[in-house]
This record gives sequence, structure tokens and C-alpha cells, in this order.
Amino acid sequence: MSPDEKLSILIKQKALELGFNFCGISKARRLDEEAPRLESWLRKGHHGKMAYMENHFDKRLDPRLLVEDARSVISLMISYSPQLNTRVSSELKVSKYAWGADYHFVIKEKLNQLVDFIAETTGPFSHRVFVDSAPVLDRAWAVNAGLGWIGRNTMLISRRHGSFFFLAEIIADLTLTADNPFGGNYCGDCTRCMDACPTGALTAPHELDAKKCISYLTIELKDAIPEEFSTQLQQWIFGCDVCQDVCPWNRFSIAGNEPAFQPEGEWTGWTVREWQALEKTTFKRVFGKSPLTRAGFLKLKNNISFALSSAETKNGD
Ligand code: B12
Ligand code: SF4
Ligand code: SF4
Repeated sequence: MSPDEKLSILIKQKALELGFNFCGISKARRLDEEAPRLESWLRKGHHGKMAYMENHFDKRLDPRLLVEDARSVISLMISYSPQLNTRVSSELKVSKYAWGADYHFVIKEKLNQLVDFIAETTGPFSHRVFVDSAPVLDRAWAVNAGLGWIGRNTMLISRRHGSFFFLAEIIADLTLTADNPFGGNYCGDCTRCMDACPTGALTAPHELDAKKCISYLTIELKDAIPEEFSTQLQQWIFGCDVCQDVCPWNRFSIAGNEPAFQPEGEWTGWTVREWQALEKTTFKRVFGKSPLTRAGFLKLKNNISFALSSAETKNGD
């Protein structure tokens, strides 16, 4: 076994030990096949007001522009798929990824531990770790590393783990053994996600118009949610899981085992009234470590009002 192969195996073993559910490796290169897709998505304006998606087009496609002498992209995945007995009875809906602690902190910590381990083995090396912190096409790299395929809902799906998981990378100047890209697509004739999307955001297979996506409307969009969605939000106040909940690959997936992603806090049992009564001090106490803090108190309050006014509009129809 070559030293590169040995190191690659050690990295994967350590990643699993740290709680990641998958670790795969790709050779650092320009993602030429993704360039026209990304360009077309941006040209159609599907990114809405996420101006950051327009920046660093070339860096987003080529990790060698992010880390000098980059040779390998190490893709990591960690599941947040809930255990069977998980109970969240809140009357307004929060997407599963936000039931526990903010994944950015949890994953960054694990990435740093993995980097320390590699450095102990190889000596100092040039690298950067990424969890949504820079322009990187997470899903494209994960396909290249052999994790799974891109579903019609644009999610990366694994046969074992479904799609309720997070992705992250370490881009490094190490020469490692690359895995085979994932071959095939297991969506078959299914179109459940496209049929179920409440706002029609999945405008074509593998194409998402973020401007219509509830996740964008309730988290990313800083302005008020446009009135045209007033009857379509189905009580979602932070993110949306519909196109994943209906996906058959999530029905039999293995549950995640990261304790930090288990539902945390009294909000999990809140009634509509309790959400309505939410004040800033309670928000800080209950959501201090949660991804909801990223959207902020005012955005959440606006989302709650919007969800409730849309419920009234619907009932009044
Ligand atoms: C911007 C963004 C959003 C936007 C836009 C989503 C989108 N589909 O682009 C909004 C705010 C709507 C969003 C929502 C969500 N997001 Co988001 N988001 C991102 C972010 C920051 C960038 C994604 C991006 O580059 N989009 C641009 C488009 C063009 O790229 P893409 O969708 O990845 O598509 C590429 C491939 O799919 C491929 N492709 C396109 N067409 C085709 C066709 C075929 C046939 C094939 C094979 C490939 C292919 O080409 C594209 C360009 O390379 C990533 C993190 C990251 N740095 O990658 C997280 C990320 C994609 N999001 C994530 C999550 C968890 C979510 C939500 C589930 C959160 C929620 N519950 O509310 C939803 C899911 C909505 C959905 N159905 O995608 C995870 C996804 C994990 C997974 N299993 O796939 C990521 C990877 C974050 C992370 N670090 O874990 N998100
Ligand atoms: S997250 Fe919700 S709104 Fe966005 S594409 Fe999926 S089902 Fe549609
Ligand atoms: S719901 Fe069906 S079409 Fe959509 S991603 Fe899952 S398997 Fe693919």
C-alpha cells in the first residue's frame, strides 16, 4: 500500500470516529461540467437576492483558487436524520436541520479535530476547512467523492442515509487517493418532490428557483415575504422539508447519531399562541445555540405573523 493510500484510509477512519457518516476524496480540479449549470442558474436569476452566489464564480468551480497548491478535496457528511422516536409537536414548523444546535459550529469543531489528526500524521500542511463559509459547490464534490446522486429536488441523496445530512470539505495540498465518483441516479420515474413542493419552486428536475423556495423566503430573504405566497407556506416558519419528507429515500434511511442535532429546547412543544407570544429575551434563551439565531428575532417574528395571516387567508377563502 502506498503512503498516500495509507493516509487516505487513516483520514477516513478518523472521520468516522469523530462522528461523520461519510468521508470521500476527490482530486482537486476545475469542475468544468458544473460551470454551465451554475451559469444558467445565475443567469435565470434563481438565486434571488443571495448576491453572494454571484461572487467568485471561478473560485466556486476551482478549489485551487481557494487553497494554493490544492491537490485533494476531502468531502465529509454528517446526518441529522431524526431517530424514529423523536417527537416535535410544535404547531408551527421548523425544518429538521434546525431542531438542534447550529451545524456550522458542530461541524467546524470536528473538521479542526480531523485537521489536527492529519497534521500529527503528516506534519503541517496547507489547507482550509469549509462549512458554508466560502464559495464551494458542496454537492458536486460529494458526488465526485462517491457519496450519492443529485435528486430531482436538487438534494444530494445517499442510498443508506437519504438526504437529511450536512456537507463540508477540507481542501488540502496533500496527495491522496481519489474515490470513484458516484455513478447513476436512483430517482427512477418518481416526481414526488416536484409534485409536493408547496410553492412550485422546483421549476424543472434538478432546478430550484430559490426565489420561490420556502427555505429562502423564511431564512435568506431579508425583505418581507411577498404576498403572492400568502396561502402557500403551510405553517413553515424556518426552512422547509417537504421535498425531502416525501422522498422515498428518506423513509428507510439510517438515523443520525450526533447528539448535538437532537431536538433541543422548549419550543418543540409550543402552540401557536406560544410562538405568537415570543419575546426577544425568550428567543435568546431558547435559540441561543440554534440556527434560528442566524435569521434573527425580527425575521422569525415576521415569519410567524406571515404564517398565521396566511392561515387566516386560507380559512377565509
Ligand atoms: C444557496 C443554498 C441554498 C438556497 C438555494 C438551494 C439550491 N438548490 O441551490 C436555498 C436558500 C433555497 C437553500 C435551501 C436549502 N438548503 Co441550502 N445551500 C445553499 C448553498 C449555500 C449553495 C448551493 C448552490 O451552490 N446552489 C447553486 C446551484 C446551481 O447549485 P446546486 O444546487 O448545488 O446544484 C449543482 C448540482 O446539483 C448540479 N446539477 C444541477 N443540475 C443538475 C442536473 C443533473 C442531471 C445533475 C446530475 C447535476 C445537476 O449542478 C449544480 C451546479 O454545480 C449550499 C452550501 C454549499 N456551499 O454548497 C447549501 C446546501 C445545498 N443546502 C443544504 C440544505 C440542508 C438546505 C435545505 C434542506 C434547508 C431547509 N430545510 O430549509 C433547503 C433545501 C432546498 C432544496 N431543495 O435544495 C445542504 C444540502 C445537503 C444535501 N443533502 O444536499 C447544503 C449543501 C449545505 C450544507 N453545507 O450541508 N439552500
Ligand atoms: S424546500 Fe420546500 S419550498 Fe423549497 S423546493 Fe423543497 S419543498 Fe419546495
Ligand atoms: S422524491 Fe423522488 S424524484 Fe424527488 S428526489 Fe426523491 S426519489 Fe428523486
